[in-house]
Amino acid sequence: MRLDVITIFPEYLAPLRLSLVGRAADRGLLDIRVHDLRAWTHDRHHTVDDTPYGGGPGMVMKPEPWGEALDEILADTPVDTPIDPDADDGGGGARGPVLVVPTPSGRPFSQEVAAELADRSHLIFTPARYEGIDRRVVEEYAERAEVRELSIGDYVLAGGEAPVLVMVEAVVRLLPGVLGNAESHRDDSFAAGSMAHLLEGPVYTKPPVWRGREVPQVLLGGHHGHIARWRRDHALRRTAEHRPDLLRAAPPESWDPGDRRFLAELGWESGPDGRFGPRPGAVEE
Ligand code: JD8
Repeated sequence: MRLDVITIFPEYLAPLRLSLVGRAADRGLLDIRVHDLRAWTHDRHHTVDDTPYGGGPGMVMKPEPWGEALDEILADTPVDTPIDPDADDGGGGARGPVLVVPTPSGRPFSQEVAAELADRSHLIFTPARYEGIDRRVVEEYAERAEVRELSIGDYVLAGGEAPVLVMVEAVVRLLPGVLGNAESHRDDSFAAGSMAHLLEGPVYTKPPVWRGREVPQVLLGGHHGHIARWRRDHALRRTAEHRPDLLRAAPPESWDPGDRRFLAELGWESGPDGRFGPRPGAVEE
């Protein structure tokens, strides 16, 4: 996979050389190119911003440097390696690059979006600063590439670089060969269960007693059935407390008889559509 990032703060992307993403790049699974937007300016001050038309606070990123940068990078997009001749792309990978634009007004970035991006061979990220990029840039490149305006969450950041780090890590760990055996096996066996509608429960390691605090006895015994049920109950409790929206959204077939019994203990019951919700009048702690 080829990743291009265009930014006025290339040093902000230094973490892409570290850890999981950096290792994937070192192993040749990724070709990461971080570009300084100011390389595509022509004035002595390397100006990338200007005042907003219509007035208002702050500055807006000028379209010309982005246009020259994107023209050059799009001219150098890789030819996809044919993998599956019956794929949507006809096997030639003719789907082209994806332009990823982090913005608080974008669609939510999610695990599903990460998986869609992981299926593409060329992602171009355009993290902005100030009040964002002149709108005409997205309009122009939507005619020449697939553009995804994405937000990583409902909070205000000062620019798109941190969202790029977040999105790249979520995408890269899904690429074939990136995760070690321990991690990837877990994802195979629990993918549908864990992320979709259940949060993770607590985890423990040695020593068995730390500062007088014991590891739950069930985890020390070897009864795999009891351990699985205990973990599932704690995941259900955690999800009910922190993300009740996930439990409500889960299709009825997500829940086995043990889940249903424990959800009832938590004050949850199934409604007319078979989905679970808090029992009317149930008081949350
Ligand atoms: C890109 C500039 C700052 C944008 C005024 C303060 C994503 N979840 C998210 N929160 N914030 C961003 C984000 C913020 C950005 C830029 C992403 C470029 N800013 C702005 C407009 C209004 N401020 C984000 N993804």
